[in-house]
Amino acid sequence: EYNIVRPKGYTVSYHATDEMEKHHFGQTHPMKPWRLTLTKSLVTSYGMPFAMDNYNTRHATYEELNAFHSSDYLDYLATAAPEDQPRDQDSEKEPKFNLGGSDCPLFHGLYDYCSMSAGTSLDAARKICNKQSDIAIAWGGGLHHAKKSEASGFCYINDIVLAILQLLRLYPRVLYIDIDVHHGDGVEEAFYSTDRVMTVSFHKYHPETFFPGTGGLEDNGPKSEHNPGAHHAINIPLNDGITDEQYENLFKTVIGSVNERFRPSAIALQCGADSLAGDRLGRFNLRVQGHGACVRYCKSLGVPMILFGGGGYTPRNVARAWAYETSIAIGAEASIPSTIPEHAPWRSHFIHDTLFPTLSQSLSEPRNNRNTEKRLREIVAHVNEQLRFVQH
Ligand code: ZLM
Ligand code: CA
Ligand code: ZN
Repeated sequence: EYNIVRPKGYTVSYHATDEMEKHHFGQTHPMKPWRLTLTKSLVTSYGMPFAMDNYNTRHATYEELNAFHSSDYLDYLATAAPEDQPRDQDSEKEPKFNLGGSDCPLFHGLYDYCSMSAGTSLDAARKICNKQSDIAIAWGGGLHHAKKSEASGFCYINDIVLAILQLLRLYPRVLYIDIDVHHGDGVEEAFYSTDRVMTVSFHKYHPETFFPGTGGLEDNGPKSEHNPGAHHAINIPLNDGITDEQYENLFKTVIGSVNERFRPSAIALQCGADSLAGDRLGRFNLRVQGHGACVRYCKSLGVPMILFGGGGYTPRNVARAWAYETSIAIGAEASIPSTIPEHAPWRSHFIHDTLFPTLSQSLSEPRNNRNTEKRLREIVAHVNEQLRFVQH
């Protein structure tokens, strides 16, 4: 009814499973897997599934997870029960592998949840490698903080690293871009010593007060010139309150230069929605349009791409952004009305009936913009300086 048609000449695949969304981190934990249900319901009520290949994903196998994660860690993850959670009084129980604290709780069905998230991203990567898909969407993935043998920041399994490892079997160079408000430290670390992956993260940076505290402007990979990974980690540290206009300009400038020098053969884009205005944990002033403009720009580069989810702690805005970005992937942005369809489930949950809330609809109090034009110019100059060392 909204005139959503299949894009001509290219294929978009959508990878999801209802099973993942039933898991709970705990009553007041900010990560709500239910946001995936809300996203899917918006995508469906706009009729977007007609324009995509839709796949119900499977669990990743132990062997697949083992391509990045250590056996020690996976064995514990597979067997640890909520009862193993260390309590304050219970001092003999030290958290193992950073599992069981308040950020990364042990909850019922944890291993299933993790293997589904990874399954979603691995399926997306395989569709790209088989050339059965030009853009593959995995909103259930994007868990960029997980390390080889450690959970971190709500992330247990690094599905992005697993997906990029698949892409590297076929594609010579993969560009990883991360627009989550947090630094993509786990992905950066995993590919720190290779020149086949360039990582670029945009994030709020304030080492003392904002998680994870890494990702300064000068952190660009191994310092040794003999290490191929030198200059292949790009970090864009930002302050509170950045606007659509500043972010979009910065994004296009940085990614434009990176694309010219690095010439990626595939792109992995983490679309964490906690960079939106009004996010429970985020600090930026981005609107759905500004967030989506990054996806549109990456699509315009014309190489195969995976879109991952990630953070996003105000579920109604997460659903808005990821539904809008799905419409960008299929080229239907102009065909979908900005008013949320009458028949959309949980329509009243969105409070405002538009896909594009204004800043004052998103924020009770306006957030001061602490990003000066001068600082943003310094960031661009530094990135260009680093890129002079990169030539493919
Ligand atoms: N405390 N409950 C982003 C990951 C951000 C580390 C400070 C925990 C929270 C947060 C957990 C219910 C991604 C830190 C925070 C309080 C040590 C973080 C449980 C509220 C709650 O109410 C909460 C009891 C919890 C956690 C807030 N944690 C806010 N920020 C960060 C991790 C993940 O978006 O990038 C990708 C998915 N952790 O700041 C502390 C240092 C734990
Ligand atoms: Ca980021
Ligand atoms: Zn985040």
